[in-house]
Amino acid sequence: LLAQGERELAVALGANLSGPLGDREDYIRAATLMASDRLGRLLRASHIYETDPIGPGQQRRYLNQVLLLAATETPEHLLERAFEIENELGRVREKRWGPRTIDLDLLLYGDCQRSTSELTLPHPRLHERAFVLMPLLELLPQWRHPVLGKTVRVLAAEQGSAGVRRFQTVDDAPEG
Ligand code: A4P
Ligand code: MG
Repeated sequence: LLAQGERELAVALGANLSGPLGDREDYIRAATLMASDRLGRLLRASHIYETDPIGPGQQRRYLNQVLLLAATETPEHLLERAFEIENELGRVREKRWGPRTIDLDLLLYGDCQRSTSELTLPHPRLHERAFVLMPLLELLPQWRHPVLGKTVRVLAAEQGSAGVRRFQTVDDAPEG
């Protein structure tokens, strides 16, 4: 539930490189902790998915996850904090859509709309990407895209789930 002044913020995490901190899953988990600490109050996290890479050249598969947070700051401020987390987790920007230890994208922030060169909300490619829509479907199936007028459920159904599968983590192990 949201307190007064809070809005729902959905953040997409993506990782397809190992680094000094560990493997893809370690980066996803570190980013989740840092986002819950600095972007807002963690409401729910989707499962982690392993996804076929979209983009140029040969790349390893990604791990993708979406977090739902309750946030209060301006979207510009939240983007800045997301960049800080990426930098602290050793993200080096080489080429667009290239491999990375961690990518944090702001998917949506309540019904907030932006379209500047720095920040577009909702995220401009949210509706095209199964690796975002499948995890988002777990969290906000009824959320309606303010520009397209369609719910996540409809957008996810249109995109399908090709190239996106649940990633087995230790948390998924059956209890003994
Ligand atoms: N920017 C504008 N709006 C936003 C927003 N809502 N959230 C600007 C975050 N950033 C936003 O991002 C480029 C610029 O987008 C930023 O400077 C910011 O001001 P970036 O993270 O530097 O570059 P990028 O991630 O390489 O590019 P971009 O455009 O964010 O790419 P996407 O669309 O995020 O794609 N395949 C799989 N399977 N899984 C993935 O997660 N990710 C990408 C990146 C490609 N292929 C993938 C995945
Ligand atoms: Mg990005």
